[in-house]
Amino acid sequence: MGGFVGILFSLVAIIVLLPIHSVGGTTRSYEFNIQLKNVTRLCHTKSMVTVNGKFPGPRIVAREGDRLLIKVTNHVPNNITIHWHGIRQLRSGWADGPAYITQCPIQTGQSYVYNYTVVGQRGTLFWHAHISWLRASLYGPLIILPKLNVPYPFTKPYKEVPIIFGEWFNTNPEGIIAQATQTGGGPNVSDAYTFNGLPGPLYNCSAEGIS
Ligand SMILES: *[C@@H]1O[C@H](CO)[C@@H](O)[C@H](O)[C@H]1NC(C)=O
Ligand SMILES: *[C@@H]1O[C@H](CO)[C@@H](O)[C@H](O)[C@H]1NC(C)=O
Ligand SMILES: *[C@@H]1O[C@H](CO)[C@@H](O)[C@H](O)[C@H]1NC(C)=O
Ligand SMILES: *[C@@H]1O[C@H](CO)[C@@H](O)[C@H](O)[C@H]1NC(C)=O
Ligand SMILES: *[C@@H]1O[C@H](CO)[C@@H](O)[C@H](O)[C@H]1NC(C)=O
Ligand SMILES: [Cu+2]
Repeated sequence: MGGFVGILFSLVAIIVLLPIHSVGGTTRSYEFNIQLKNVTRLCHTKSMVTVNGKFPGPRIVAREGDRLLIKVTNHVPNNITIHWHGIRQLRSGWADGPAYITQCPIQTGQSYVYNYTVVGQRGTLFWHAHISWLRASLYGPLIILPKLNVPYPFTKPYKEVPIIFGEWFNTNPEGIIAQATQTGGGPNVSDAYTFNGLPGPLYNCSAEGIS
């Protein structure tokens, strides 16, 4: 095939292929302000390290192929890092989050922008603190939807509700750290298991925090 027809075919090919290559995802920006918040569960109120005063923390929603820019600003005395649990960091290892492994912690009054693209992954993951035992209270869902117009590989659900399992400790983070240090292992047994930060009805004061 030569001459004009060849050029025409090339142009058609370019026009057809262009969108495939240029459809990068969109960029989604989030602001995570690490701040203290008094939270009550199981009849105990304690000051907790939170993101934007929420427990569990805010929901991150992205589509496969999107870039996430999450600006984390630390307003608490603790050093902080955030790990995007299960996200494959491809050429963005410095956005992974483990303190002293891929980054120095974000110190009080400082900010850090986590910048990464979600590639080849779909589903519900979660993010959490990755320094000391702050992950006990500093966590939230990270939802990756399929690309636009790409269906789920199963029947579309009637309703979608992310559920994050967690644990509640009546003690503060320092108490959790002390327990872990004392045993040389993980933290001591928690006081309740939680769904989205709430203990079930078998615990006393379980209705607290429902609003
Ligand atoms: C938490 O409660 C204590 C005691 O009432 C109070 O001094 C403190 O300012 C509160 N902290 C926040 C972040 O609201
Ligand atoms: C916070 O991180 C800095 C830098 O790694 C370190 O020098 C400092 O001791 C840490 N502070 C606390 C309270 O862990
Ligand atoms: C995020 O990373 C990409 C790829 O390295 C870079 O082009 C972009 O400038 C970064 N954005 C910010 C806000 O850091
Ligand atoms: C850890 O839990 C056990 C069992 O409830 C208890 O006996 C022990 O005193 C706890 N340790 C700390 C440091 O709280
Ligand atoms: C609830 O409170 C009652 C009365 O204080 C106590 O006997 C019981 O053990 C508590 N239950 C739980 C699950 O903490
Ligand atoms: Cu993790």
